[in-house]
Amino acid sequence: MRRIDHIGIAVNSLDDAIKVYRDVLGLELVEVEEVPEEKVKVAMFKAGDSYIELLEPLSEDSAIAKYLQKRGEGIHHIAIGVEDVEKLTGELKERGVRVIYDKPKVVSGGTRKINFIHPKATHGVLLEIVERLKK
Ligand code: CMX
Repeated sequence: MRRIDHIGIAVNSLDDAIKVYRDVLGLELVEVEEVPEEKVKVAMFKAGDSYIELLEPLSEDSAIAKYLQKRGEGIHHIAIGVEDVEKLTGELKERGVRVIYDKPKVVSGGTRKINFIHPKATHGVLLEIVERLKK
């Protein structure tokens, strides 16, 4: 695990939240995209060497919709940048750590490979592990 890649924040309205993070706080908006594999629409802001990711649910059965219903807006996950998410997934499983996907998912047009570690395994924080892939 190399660095904090991003912090994911669940929001009700991406448009409203972008106005705050970009226009009021002055963060640089890098991209807005839909990630259908995860049923979310996200906005990525640069924050030094890391990013802040705002997440809006694309449907009622999205993990973000469930989180918003249960807990309201706020920090949803912390993403750690890793070299090889497939290898790490295997190692974590061997150590008995509860990972969410048996095999990592490739998302964002083939630019990222991700998995998650269940918050019950990490003292209450949903951890994403993310490998940035070259296009
Ligand atoms: N952070 C911390 N704790 C969380 C949590 C979160 N984001 N989401 C759920 N929990 C807690 C719940 O509060 C609950 O705790 P208690 O039992 O003490 O009440 C426990 O985890 C289980 O919650 P649950 O409601 O039964 O489980 P869910 O069906 O909500 O699933 C999770 C939770 C993490 C397994 C599910 O959200 C998941 O698979 N997440 C991975 C995928 C994902 O989050 N995708 C969206 C982001 C995509 C992206 O970044 O691109």
